[in-house]
Amino acid sequence: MRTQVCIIGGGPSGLLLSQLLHTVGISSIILERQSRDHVLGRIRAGVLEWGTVDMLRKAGVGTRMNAEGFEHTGTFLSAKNRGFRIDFNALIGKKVMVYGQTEVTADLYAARTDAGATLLHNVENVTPIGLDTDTPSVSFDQDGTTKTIQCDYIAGCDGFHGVSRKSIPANVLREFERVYPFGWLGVLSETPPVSHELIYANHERGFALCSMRNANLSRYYIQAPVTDKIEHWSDDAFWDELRRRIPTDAADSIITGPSIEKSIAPLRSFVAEPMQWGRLYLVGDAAHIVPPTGAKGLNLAVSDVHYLFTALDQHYNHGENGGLATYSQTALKRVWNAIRFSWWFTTMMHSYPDQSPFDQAIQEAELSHLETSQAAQTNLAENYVGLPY
Ligand code: RFL
Ligand code: PHB
Repeated sequence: MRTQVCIIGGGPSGLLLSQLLHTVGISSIILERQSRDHVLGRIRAGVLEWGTVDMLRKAGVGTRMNAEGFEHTGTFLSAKNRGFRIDFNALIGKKVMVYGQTEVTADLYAARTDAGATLLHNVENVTPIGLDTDTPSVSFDQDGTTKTIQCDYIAGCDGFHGVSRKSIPANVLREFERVYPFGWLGVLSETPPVSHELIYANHERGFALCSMRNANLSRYYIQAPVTDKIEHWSDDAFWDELRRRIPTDAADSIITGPSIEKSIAPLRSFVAEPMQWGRLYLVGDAAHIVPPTGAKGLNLAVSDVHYLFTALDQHYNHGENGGLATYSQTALKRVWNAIRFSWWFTTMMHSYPDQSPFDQAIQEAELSHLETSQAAQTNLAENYVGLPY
């Protein structure tokens, strides 16, 4: 088999890159370790920056998002069970779109399938070969046979646990990491969202977040020890703990119901440098991880796709190689901004294991400053809606 760009990983990064390349006549093959149902069963991101919205529209997959997504012009922050609003529109004239990653991925799969893309699922032992040569390839096992794809470039879109990043020699790769001493316990429930916009709550018992997917599907999170087991959290225990942490008016009006999904996610900040080695280009979670507090993970993956897509289009269709040469540098600049923002927002909102009354009071002072200072609000708004590409 031969293609121009071999894409490892059929998550949102790999699918979007493949779809965009298709719109400018560049061929690609996607290799995905899991089944399509498995990929579509993941419940992850909920908030899209406007840059992400524009990219999905450009890729021709915006129809359902335009009809079913919710435009949010602000968000609520809360401290000591009292909320206040940050008005993105009034501050900087921007907004975000609430539309789930599960839906984004489904829309991308539909578009790729309609276009007759080669999308290979359940592949094993994917191995990038000859990355430092002009003739790279990728081998993999499928149905008991080993196959090879010859290509010009390899896009490593295979997430944090993928094979791509590990293919960069150890003496080249530099990794930066912070693991946070807590996780997020998330619940999905078929209930109307408690608020028309998200609520990010600081509380001395720990962080909480009220989010949503649609008018009858809510997504809630509470900070919990990463060592906790789901079995130890009954639905009732979850709702009781959530109510303790969010604004009183929300706690009084929340409609609860059975959870249809419950999981605990660890929180981590991670960056791998460089994001390119030879013919391999890392994209999305393969190169970086942010804690979910800033809602940046999927959005960063999309900005990486933007830079790589633009560079490949320049190369194949305009004979220019500048974008490919500077991809890592360009992408990392935006990555580090999002890493900083997500770290800051996480640090301000969560309770740390050794949190003293002083530490708690400092967080509350910072939130109080945010409630009253337009400068502080503008800083948060600019980063939350997404820095320009
Ligand atoms: P993915 O989604 O991990 O996809 C990688 C794909 O590669 C496959 N794969 C392999 N395929 C072949 N060979 C191998 N050796 C392979 N190894 C792995 C995997 O099966 C998978 O299908 O990475 P991608 O495409 O870079 O996308 C990144 C996003 O998924 C991620 O950043 C976001 O979900 C993060 N995130 C959020 N991001 C936001 O922008 N806004 C949010 O509100 C938000 N909320 C969240 C989140 C992530 C969460 N969790 C659980 C991690 C909330 C949560 C709880
Ligand atoms: C979500 O709806 O899953 C969500 C929203 C905002 C975040 C993280 C997750 O910051």
